[in-house]
Amino acid sequence: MRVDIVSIFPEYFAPLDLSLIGRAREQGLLRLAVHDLRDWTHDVHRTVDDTPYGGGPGMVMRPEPWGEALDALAPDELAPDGLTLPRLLVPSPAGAPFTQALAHELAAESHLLFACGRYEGIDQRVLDHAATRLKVTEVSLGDYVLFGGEVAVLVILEAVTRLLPGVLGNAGSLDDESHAHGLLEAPMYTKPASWRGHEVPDVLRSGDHGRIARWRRDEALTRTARRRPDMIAALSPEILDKRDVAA
Ligand code: 6GU
Repeated sequence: MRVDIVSIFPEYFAPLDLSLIGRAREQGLLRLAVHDLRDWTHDVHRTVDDTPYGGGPGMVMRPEPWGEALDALAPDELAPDGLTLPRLLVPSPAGAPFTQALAHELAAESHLLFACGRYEGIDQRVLDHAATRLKVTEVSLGDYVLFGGEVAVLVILEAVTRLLPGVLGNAGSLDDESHAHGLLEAPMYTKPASWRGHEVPDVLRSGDHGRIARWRRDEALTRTARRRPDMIAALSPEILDKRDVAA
């Protein structure tokens, strides 16, 4: 997968050299480039923002640098190396919720382009114009406000990269995890069996794989019911077995 990020703070993305994302890059599973929006300005102050039409507090990102950045990174005349047009992702508290389902959808794309807004956001015409030739998705991490899209891109890229083939050593770990089946994950334990007066549940040391699976399923259900009643309400009845319903 190819990923381009445009931001006025390219330094935010230093952590993408580290850990499993860094390794995915070294292995060529992820081809990532970070671009400074100010490289597409032409005035001495490298201006990217201006006051909002209609008034109000804060500043809005001007359309011209964004237009040039998107022209450069998603050209109409595609380069001869067979690149397809990227999907444009715009982090915004006004976007659609970022979910594991969207992470899977993005992991299936060949090229993502992230446009990081700051201040009160990017002039709407940038997105409207881009949408005439690209798939554009505004995406939100949740119901709170960040200074800008940079941290959101780190979150989204981490969720997407770990779904790319070859990135996770043990693909089985994608299976049980929270959100994979619409439930939160059961609690996990490792050695020692007793620690500071707290014991590992006996069932997990019983060696009875049927009982262990049933216990984990019950814990996942009760945890989800307590913490995320919205997720229980959204479960399709077919995925509940008879013993789930009894519990
Ligand atoms: Cl994706 N961006 C910004 N700026 N604020 C947010 C957000 C994104 N998600 C929640 N708050």
